[in-house]
Amino acid sequence: MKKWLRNMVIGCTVPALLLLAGCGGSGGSAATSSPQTPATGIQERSIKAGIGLNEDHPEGQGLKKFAELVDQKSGGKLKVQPYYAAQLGDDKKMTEALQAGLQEITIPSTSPLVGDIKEYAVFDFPFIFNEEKEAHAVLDGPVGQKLLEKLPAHNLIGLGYWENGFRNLTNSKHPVAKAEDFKGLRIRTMQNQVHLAAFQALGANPSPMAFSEVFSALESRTVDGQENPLATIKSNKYNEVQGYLSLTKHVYTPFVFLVSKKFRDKLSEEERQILRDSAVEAGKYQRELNFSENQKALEDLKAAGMKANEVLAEEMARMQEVIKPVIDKFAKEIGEELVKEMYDEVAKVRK
Ligand code: TK8
Repeated sequence: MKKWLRNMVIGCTVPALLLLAGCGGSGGSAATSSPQTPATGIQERSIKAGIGLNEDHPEGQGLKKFAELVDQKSGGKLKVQPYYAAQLGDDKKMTEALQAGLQEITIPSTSPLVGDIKEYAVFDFPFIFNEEKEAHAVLDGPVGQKLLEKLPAHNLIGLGYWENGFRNLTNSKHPVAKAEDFKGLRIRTMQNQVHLAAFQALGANPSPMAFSEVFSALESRTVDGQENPLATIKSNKYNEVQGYLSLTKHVYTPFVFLVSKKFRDKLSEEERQILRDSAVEAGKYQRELNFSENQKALEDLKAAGMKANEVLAEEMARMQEVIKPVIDKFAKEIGEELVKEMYDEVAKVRK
């Protein structure tokens, strides 16, 4: 017997017939009544769901809501165990754990996924969205869907997009109000090529780093600054180690709701439906909460002593000008058709 086949038999310990359906039946589009799909109904299952942000952050509250919904819809049989604040690791590590079947759910920023799926970089282009609703239209429309369909080839299943949001710069040196102010600033970026190149183009000195290391890097002054939505700056208490908050709103980051494909393949259609519905419902709640929390966080951060400054529209336009070659370069790498589709969707919302 070939080694891989023997491993499969030992690994699956299922009757030979079922092997035809691939290790316990991957289900897929097979009818629920098919004997090749062993899982039916709802079974008792424990589901580990980890995120990088804190429980008090809108993403944490969204995850909590998701766990409640799954509990209700499954009559208490599917038990989601939430882990906050990168307890299970950072976005990249948790995504890998999903791929290996060691963790069931995570909801990372799309940006660190770009190493595996380059097309996700369309969401890293600075200054493409002006408002949340423009981003939502793209994410919930055909472009977002196309990108979700790239996930299964990487052993991941995507159940839609939640919201991280518009990012703003904080630093310990000075207010940033124009392109020149970025010069020489050591800025932590996400592990993402577009972000890296964009900050380099602005003359900053970016260093990509996992989110879980950011606070101590700021505290020890290994870097001067970082950029994240206001709700995160507040929840992670960056105000304690950063004096300046500049409302650059330079890029919008989505969260993508990921399920381990290895885990999903074991589920019955009924169980899959519960996860899908709960992810969408909790996602709506999360986006609303995120919006109001981002509004409120600005006042709280100012009250906590941060010096906040606006960036004039004309200065934003100058920054955009500096970054344009970066966008053009990545648009070619990603595929100009997809990029055009995204811009067309945004234009539709603006009309
Ligand atoms: C949390 C991250 C975070 C992101 C970052 O896991 O890394 O700066 O904005 O929200 O996904």
